[in-house]
Amino acid sequence: MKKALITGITGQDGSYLAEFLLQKGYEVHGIKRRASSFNTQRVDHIYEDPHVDNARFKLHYGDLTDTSNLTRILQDVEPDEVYNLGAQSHVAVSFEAPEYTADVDATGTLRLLEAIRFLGLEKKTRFYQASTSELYGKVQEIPQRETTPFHPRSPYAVAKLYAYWITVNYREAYGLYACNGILFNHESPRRGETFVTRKITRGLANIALGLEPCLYMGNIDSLRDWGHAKDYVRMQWMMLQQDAPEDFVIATGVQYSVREFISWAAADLGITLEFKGTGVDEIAVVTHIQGDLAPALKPGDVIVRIDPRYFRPAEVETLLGDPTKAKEKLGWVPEVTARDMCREMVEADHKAARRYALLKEHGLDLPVSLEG
Ligand code: NDP
Ligand code: GDR
Repeated sequence: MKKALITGITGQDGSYLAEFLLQKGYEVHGIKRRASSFNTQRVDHIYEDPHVDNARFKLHYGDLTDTSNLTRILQDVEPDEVYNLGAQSHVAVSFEAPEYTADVDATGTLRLLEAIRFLGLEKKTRFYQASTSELYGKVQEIPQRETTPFHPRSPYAVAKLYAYWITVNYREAYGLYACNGILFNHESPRRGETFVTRKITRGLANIALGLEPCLYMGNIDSLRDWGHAKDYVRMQWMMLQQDAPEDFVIATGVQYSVREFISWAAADLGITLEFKGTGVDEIAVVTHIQGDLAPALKPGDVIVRIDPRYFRPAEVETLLGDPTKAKEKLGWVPEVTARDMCREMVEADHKAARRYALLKEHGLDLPVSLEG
């Protein structure tokens, strides 16, 4: 039985990858951080009681900032594959916490690679690094492919640039099977609530049911190449099954604006929106409502406004990936379009909002998560 170790197992990708690897028959080990409240919601459904025989899903306390902890876990598990998905992954937050972001995202990657080498596992253990389209930043070529030069635009992207190159370096210097997946934005109903797609689907679902008054957004002109996380974790595994390690761009090859994503999510709730004004004065007004998913709204309601607080000190305006290499060499094609993914996310968030609304109607305390 193959063994995998996933850092960031409690995150969006980690949870889908763990499901995927369990289905493939792997023993899956994950590193979770100690937190003052539960942080394993995304993997609770695959948790196995460690007291039963043959449990194939195991969690270890750890942190990418802790060298001895990472070394000990690697020594205990001796994994065939390591997926380094753990990161301070929010671009805007990285401007607030640049040093911590560098420690986790850059040095954390080095710590793992060095632990593999120190333990003499470099011939056994294959290594996947969660690299990012944010490396392209101020884009030098459209669309972006494996050979496009990098120009990172945030402390997050700069930290990930170090992680990218140290992964290449350990491959070249020590013969480690190590690869970078340069993944463009990918989303799902499990996406963190403060990333733009989930903020929109969750926010509009809450507004439709009267749980929130308005959605405050940053730069809605921004263009992204959005795929579905389930498609992208499949590719992470495929990259570690080749004869030789290589880096791949993973993207859909289609881009949309944040404004378009807002219109889609509204449409999935039966709401037609009109955008009026420009810059920080831009608003989105409800012009028409169809169906019964948005009982709290009426035509004329303003449900989206711009708040400059969400602008970034340096923005990545446009990203569009070219996944030709992944298609030709690995036969990978994304199965879910951004439009269908938006529908799936709206459905999940509307369902959750209906539950909250029902609780509220009956005078029950709202779950803390709605306050976020
Ligand atoms: P999430 O933010 O959903 O998950 C991040 C994971 O990292 C969580 O499990 C988090 O733990 C963990 N983590 C954070 N800090 C530490 C730390 N100090 N030590 C150990 N673990 C830590 O990210 P995604 O699942 O969306 O992304 C996975 C990876 O892929 C990340 O590295 C991200 O930067 C990268 N990436 C993501 C893309 C995307 O569009 N989703 C695109 C390209 C790259 P906790 O749950 O406790 O917070
Ligand atoms: P990104 O994702 O920065 O691309 O990083 P995010 O969803 O945060 O932003 C995408 C674009 O939307 C604009 N935007 C807003 N973003 C947020 N979060 N909140 C807002 O209110 C808002 N309004 C407009 C942003 O300015 C940006 O242009 C994600 C993360 O998953 C990274 O870890 C990963 O590496 C990259 O995708 C690829």
